[in-house]
Amino acid sequence: MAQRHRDHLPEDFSERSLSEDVRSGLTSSPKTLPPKWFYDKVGSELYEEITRLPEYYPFAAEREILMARASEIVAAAGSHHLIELGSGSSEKTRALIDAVLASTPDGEQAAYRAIDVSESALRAAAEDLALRYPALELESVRADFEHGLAEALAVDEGDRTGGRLVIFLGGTIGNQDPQQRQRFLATLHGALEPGDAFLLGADLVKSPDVLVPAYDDAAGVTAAFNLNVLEVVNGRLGADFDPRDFRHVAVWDAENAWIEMRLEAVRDVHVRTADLDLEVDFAAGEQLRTEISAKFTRERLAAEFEAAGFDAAGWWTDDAGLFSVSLWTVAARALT
Ligand code: AVJ
Repeated sequence: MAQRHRDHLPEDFSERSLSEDVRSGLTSSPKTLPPKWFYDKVGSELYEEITRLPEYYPFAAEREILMARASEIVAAAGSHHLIELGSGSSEKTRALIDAVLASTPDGEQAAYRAIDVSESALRAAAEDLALRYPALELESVRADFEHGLAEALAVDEGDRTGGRLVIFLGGTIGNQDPQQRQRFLATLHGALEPGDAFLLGADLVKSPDVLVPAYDDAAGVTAAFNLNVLEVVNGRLGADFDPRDFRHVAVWDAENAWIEMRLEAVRDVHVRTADLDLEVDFAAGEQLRTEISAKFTRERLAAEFEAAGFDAAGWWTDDAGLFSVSLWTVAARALT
């Protein structure tokens, strides 16, 4: 089946946005770094390891839902054109692709478009999917959906066969703060048309006794994952962070309903980032925020989606009620 690849990012996109993020993050107060820089080769491997930890329930819980409910979800969405945001390895998506292929009427073409910033992840996933699914039309788009979402979602009119199902799995929406999320939902709603649907994987609020260990595991894998972002900045921008100067911290912020991961300086630290000609000091005990991972309730998600113009069209959880997969549709726009 035909395969197409589009690239919406300039060659030096990643270098430039990392530089901007590091400069603004390390000079702001409190200091921050966005979580997207965790995922170099080592970081992606550490994240894979996290998904196999006994404490890290979101991965297994979401997979349980998708395995059990894929045909129901695809039937509710009524679409055979899947578009995945932040597709990564596309591994869990296979349950949905199976359901799409099984329900695509004769004479219609099932399609899957992967959107990701990582060229290597897109290529590996496309190769794997092409072998597994000869009947599926595959497209990959390299884009940063925080910036180029509307362009990445655009479809050639000639290609349109029914509604699209845009999927965003893994609980990654939790990495956005409420303002970023509101902007994301507004852009998404603007890019979708009546008949399209959006499928979201979102982690749910629960006891800190379960939440905190999921982000501070006994084996120290999440600590290594968090500290690795310093190596990313060292390797790519010539900084001289010594990871031994920092310790991993995970806290549950009940008011904001999110987990915050931080790196805390264990002594006074001076860091020079050669490529940015930037010198930064950390006082002992000072914390650098590296990730928020927001947790939701059904009511809160419904309120945010409805405010953005979506209608609730489906809600599924794992048996233990830890994680959610929800479906949202775009109502026909009122004639004014
Ligand atoms: C891949 C973004 C969903 O927020 O739970 C895992 C990343 N961070 N452990 C999450 C992560 C710490 C993960 N997401």
